[in-house]
Amino acid sequence: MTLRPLVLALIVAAAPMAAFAQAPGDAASAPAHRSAKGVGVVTEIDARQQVLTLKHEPIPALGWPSMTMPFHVASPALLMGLKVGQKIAFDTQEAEGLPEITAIRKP
Ligand SMILES: [Cu+2]
Repeated sequence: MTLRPLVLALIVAAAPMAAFAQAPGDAASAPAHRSAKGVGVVTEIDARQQVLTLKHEPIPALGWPSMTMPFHVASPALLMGLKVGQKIAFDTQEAEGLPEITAIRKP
């Protein structure tokens, strides 16, 4: 019996794990999180989770068509005074999980 097939199998099995382990810590080559301005209508407010669901208009800067989707809000204070059905303008930034809303304006 030769060890070569076993060694090759281990290398193949380990390669994806190594790639995964390196990716998150490789800040130098990680793309910057893009930010953009958007306009949308509030469809759901979850103050406890700091999640705001919006039916937003297209956001060309991010390549997004119009859609209804949840955003994380950077601060609970951003949700104060908001109501379902209200139209808002917002600043958003890509994040690891949900995109984050960093500012809200009420036109
Ligand atoms: Cu969207």
